[in-house]
Amino acid sequence: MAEVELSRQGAVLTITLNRPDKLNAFNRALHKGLAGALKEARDAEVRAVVITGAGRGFCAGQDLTEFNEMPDVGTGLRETYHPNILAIRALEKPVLAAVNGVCAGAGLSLAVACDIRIASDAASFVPGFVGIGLVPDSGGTYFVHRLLGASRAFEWMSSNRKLTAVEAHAWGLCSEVVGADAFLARVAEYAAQLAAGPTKAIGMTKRLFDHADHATLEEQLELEAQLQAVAGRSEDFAEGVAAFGEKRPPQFNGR
Ligand code: T3D
Repeated sequence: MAEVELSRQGAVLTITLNRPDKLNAFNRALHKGLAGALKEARDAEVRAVVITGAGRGFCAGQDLTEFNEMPDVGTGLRETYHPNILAIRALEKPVLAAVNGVCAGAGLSLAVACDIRIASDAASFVPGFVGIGLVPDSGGTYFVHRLLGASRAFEWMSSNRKLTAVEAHAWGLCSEVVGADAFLARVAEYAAQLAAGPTKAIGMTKRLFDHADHATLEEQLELEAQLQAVAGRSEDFAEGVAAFGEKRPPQFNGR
């Protein structure tokens, strides 16, 4: 059984974490499989990526029965979690976390590192780390405080309170909650819509928002100008303007 399964539907690559008996908790093999999948996601033919979990979990974070696989916790994080989190941010295309079930610890960090989260109403969100005496890692502090604000982020991450999908939505942690029966269809629809977009412009929008987190206004204006010059030379921009003039929907090709 592969710890990570890949499937393609047109320009959508779906990455399924596949250790359902352990709620898809991370071990070395899962990290390796995810790293390979994120490499495949760089293929220009892939224009949207979905990350989800097999069975009733999204991901329960570090496999607590396999801690001792790691030389030490810090080294383990640097060797395994960090490259995958950075690879998600480096992908110049949208990455959708389809949170099908419980999402805890570094599984939560993985979800919040993605660009968009939609949740099944069967999903829940659990800080996890504090429950076993650890600090949030794998980007959990970086992304959660941006999504929730420092005060709520600290209160939540230091409480280990389990949030339902509906609560997570109310907090802005996910953008949509879908009934479990309709979840797969909605994920497919959303991903296909993302994949049909002007991928280059969407990818550069992602880069701009990441840059805005640490840039001055002057630096941000400059990067916007540079990337707009690139977007302005794209086939999708030509198509977008032509379609507007011809009063028809654009057919973007991602180039
Ligand atoms: O060294 C380093 O790299 C440090 C990195 C740390 C990163 C981290 O992620 S630290 C945080 C680790 N994660 C957790 O602490 C979460 C532990 N799990 C839970 O708190 C609960 O399982 C959940 C809240 C996620 C779900 O609860 P529930 O009641 O829905 O399910 P359950 O019955 O607890 O779990 C179902 C099975 O999955 C169960 O196995 P069993 O009894 O049926 O054979 C359980 O042991 C297993 N499972 C759940 N989480 C993990 C796990 N097995 C290994 N590792 C897990 N993290």
